[in-house]
Amino acid sequence: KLRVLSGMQPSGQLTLGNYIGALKNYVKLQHTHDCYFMVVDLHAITVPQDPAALREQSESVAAVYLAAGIDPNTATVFLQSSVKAHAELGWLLTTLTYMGELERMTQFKDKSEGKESVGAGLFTYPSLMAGDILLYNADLVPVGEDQRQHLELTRDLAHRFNTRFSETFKIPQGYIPEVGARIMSLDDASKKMSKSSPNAGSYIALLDAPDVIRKKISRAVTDSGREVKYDPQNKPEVSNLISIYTQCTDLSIAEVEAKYEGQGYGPFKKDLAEAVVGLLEPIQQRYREIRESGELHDILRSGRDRAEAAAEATIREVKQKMGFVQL
Ligand code: AQP
Repeated sequence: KLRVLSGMQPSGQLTLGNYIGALKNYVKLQHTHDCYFMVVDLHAITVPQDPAALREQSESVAAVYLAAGIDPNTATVFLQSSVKAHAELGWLLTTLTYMGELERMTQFKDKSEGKESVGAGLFTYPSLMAGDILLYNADLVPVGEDQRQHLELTRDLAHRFNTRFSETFKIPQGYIPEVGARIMSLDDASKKMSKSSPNAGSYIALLDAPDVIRKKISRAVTDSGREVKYDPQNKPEVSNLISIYTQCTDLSIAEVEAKYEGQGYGPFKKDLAEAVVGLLEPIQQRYREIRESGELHDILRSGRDRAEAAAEATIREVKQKMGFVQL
């Protein structure tokens, strides 16, 4: 079986963008692949996090994974910080990464823009991410479009290590959806939907109550026209809503356009809200059951043990090849 690895940051509540861009594919891939899904808490602290909030969000992200349909007996679900080898390999790969490579990363540019003090961890984030993936010798990495550049660096670092120290790492491939790989903000279609946005109206959280979802969609920015037409260039807001619609139902873009021809945005937005609520309500129900069951820590402990076992051989081989004394 090919191996899959991916993760999400507990830097806020998971959004519909995270679901459509990545989580939906996690659920799909677990049936055919050897899957490792982490909560990347070490990545989340590259921007300041309140400790109590970090703890709560980390458990929440893990519970959302399960609620969305990841079976912890099939896939390995764990917290990144619980497997020490992530920090270790992250450091080793940081030493192989060039400053110029990190300076080119658009996520770093976006997240550091206008900030007075920027943590060094935000800069070296991509090296840690490379470590996450290479530690498990993953074949496939399901992510949204925004992670493409980081994945490319991971491939370069794997190749660099192999060239310098002999063949060790597999070169991983991205698994990026054709539609929905970049869901945009509801208030500004030039920015991607992000869970850490200070404006809660810009995203739909997977755990938003149905009425909150309805309100957010009714307030979503559109244009002054009235045609429900997929045209990302000229109608980016409406096109984004159509993408979300197709990802929450079985309808194609053409079917959505035909359904609302001549009707304006009102009925379209109303049905879209119901489609999103319909998708999320069962996930929210399972989420509550999982949180109440008290089983989460046991699941994460067992995930940690499996992940540690898989990571152990890699870290030993890497350290031996780099010249560390083996005791
Ligand atoms: N808007 C999006 N559309 C599609 N996919 C998306 N992803 C993120 N935003 C969108 C994908 O979700 C996964 C988890 O992302 P992450 O937690 O590693 O961090 P991120 O990519 O930086 O996502 P956010 O939501 O914007 O988080 P913050 O606000 O903390 O930075 C990834 O596979 C990502 O591609």
